[in-house]
Amino acid sequence: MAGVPSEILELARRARRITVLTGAGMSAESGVPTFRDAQTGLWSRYNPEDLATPDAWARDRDLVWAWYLGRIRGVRAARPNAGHRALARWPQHAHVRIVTQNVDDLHERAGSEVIAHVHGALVAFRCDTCDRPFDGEVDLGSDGVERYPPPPCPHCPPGRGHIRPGVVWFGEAMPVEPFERAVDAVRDADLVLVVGTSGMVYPAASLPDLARAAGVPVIEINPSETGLTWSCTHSWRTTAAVGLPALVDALGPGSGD
Ligand code: BV8
Repeated sequence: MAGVPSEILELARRARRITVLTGAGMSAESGVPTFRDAQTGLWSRYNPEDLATPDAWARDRDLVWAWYLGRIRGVRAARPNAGHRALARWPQHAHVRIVTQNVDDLHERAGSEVIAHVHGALVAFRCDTCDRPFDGEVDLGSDGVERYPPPPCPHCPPGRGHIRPGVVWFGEAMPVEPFERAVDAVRDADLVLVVGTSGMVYPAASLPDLARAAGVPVIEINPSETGLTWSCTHSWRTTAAVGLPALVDALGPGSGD
């Protein structure tokens, strides 16, 4: 198939247990900004230490909540791209497990099952005090408003608990079960694809190393070199929505629709 490096195609053809680790670049072609992309990256617009941390929430909850509402509106308006859809239609003879650092639901909306959201999920709302999940009504606000008060927790005394997004903030411990599932999925794979991550955030960025240590080939799909490139078996300078469909199409029949 045009464009798929032969050594990558060969590894994909032979693989039967594929674990795919995705990062913000996976959703870039859906129009969801990455953290580091100079044009659209959230980190170039917002300092993560000012927003995606417990301290920021304690310091200015309404600003952090407004930032997340904007991201939720953006994800709601986005659609899974051809890369998400390609992973969902990988040939049936291989078992594909997705581990994502992304907090959006685009893999699921493309029809994939995600075995681990290692950094949580935007809309897994919960109380910042009693930790109970919250499935009540959330006003998603509108663009251009810098501060919104988050809903109060219905279980906590008035003024105590506030609803927060179900993401893992910098400096917060990772949820144990999802990360354990991610480690198992990487160790048990016979091929690991790393798609759209700069490999800068730990401990998620250590997952490809676990694969290599277990002798599992790791293929990076990323238009740029990253901190992970040196440890990958192959690095393919392409994008998620171009490379993944080309690869799945090249795998031929049984690739689903
Ligand atoms: C932890 C949810 C310990 C939030 C995210 C001091 C104190 C504590 C911890 C630390 C510390 N110093 C360092 C650390 C560790 C810290 C960390 O790694 N910091 C970094 C900044 C150095 N990690 C943590 O804090 C973690 N917790 O260590 O806990 C602990 C233990 C016990 C008790 C208490 C504490 C928690 C980290 C989780 C942070 N939360 N997300 C939210 O979303 O708001 S991380 C967030 O950023 C994303 O989820 C994602 O994981 C990450 C961004 O990385 P990428 O996904 O790679 O995206 P990026 O923009 O960087 O790169 C995009 C890539 O895509 C690029 O390579 C680009 O080339 C490529 N690309 C672009 N377009 C495309 C493409 N690829 C393909 N196709 C395209 N079209």
